[in-house]
Amino acid sequence: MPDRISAAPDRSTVRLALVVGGLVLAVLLGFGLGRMNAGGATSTGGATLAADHPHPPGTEPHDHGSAVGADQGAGAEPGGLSVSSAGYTLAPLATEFPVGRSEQLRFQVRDAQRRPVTRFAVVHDKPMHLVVVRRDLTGYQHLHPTMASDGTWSVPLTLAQPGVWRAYADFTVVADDGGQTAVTLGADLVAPGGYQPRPLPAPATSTTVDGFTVGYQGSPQAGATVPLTFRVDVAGGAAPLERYLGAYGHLVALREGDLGYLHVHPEPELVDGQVKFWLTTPGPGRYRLYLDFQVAATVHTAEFTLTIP
Ligand SMILES: [Cu+2]
Repeated sequence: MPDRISAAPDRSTVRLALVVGGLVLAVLLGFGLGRMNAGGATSTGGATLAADHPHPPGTEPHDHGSAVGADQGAGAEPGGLSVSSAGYTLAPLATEFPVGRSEQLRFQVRDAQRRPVTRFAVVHDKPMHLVVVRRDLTGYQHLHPTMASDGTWSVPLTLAQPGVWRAYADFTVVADDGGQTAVTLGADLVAPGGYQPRPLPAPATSTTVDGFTVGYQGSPQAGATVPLTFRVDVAGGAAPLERYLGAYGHLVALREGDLGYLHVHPEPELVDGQVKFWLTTPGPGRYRLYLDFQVAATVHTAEFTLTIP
């Protein structure tokens, strides 16, 4: 969606705009009525949003975190690179945190008129997904802030090691007309101190975390959307995965270099006991994958480095 451009049009332009606007409104109203008559089911702007881009075979329409308009074509651009996109701005109230101590992270999402946004759609069970990671891609956290009535979100946050950290707010705004806009915005946070960056671990398709062995199959390709299926094993066989955030897993992929936040499309059900996602990578490079999964009411995160040649 292009940003609104302010200009000073002459009267004839304004008159033409009003006529065209009226026609567009009439078409939209007609469409809305037709849909109501045909369907009967309650339909929100989310359905419109989900239908406006193609999905890989076998996936359900859904909302997901990405800059609006970035999902056209296979080589979708990553989100989270900007504090401002699609008319919305991420505004942290403070960005400096003491190392290793829990402090409230507070922020607002503001609209083009700088008003705090207060209407968000619930996507993957939550109205706001907040991912925080240090710039060397360590220390990944996936948090769910709560919103006060004035639109201020807050969540306790501990930055365990010094350095610059990236915070991603992944959300869907509901406009006054019911239209929905999915956006991922990013801002830097800082924990002052001696920063000792860690090198990205070597690429692997299997890892262990908290006693689980997690592996995936799939061949990500630059500019394409491909399936990735994850298998979680514990001593004696497949781990009894539980639903978390409306599915059996939640996957975030970040690009090394600019920390671009990638599209990952989850399948709501297990496929042959495995958790299946559709990953769209914009181009060659190294990426870090973070898979959240839940067993016995506890969420674990498995991490993988992925190289796309
Ligand atoms: Cu989340």
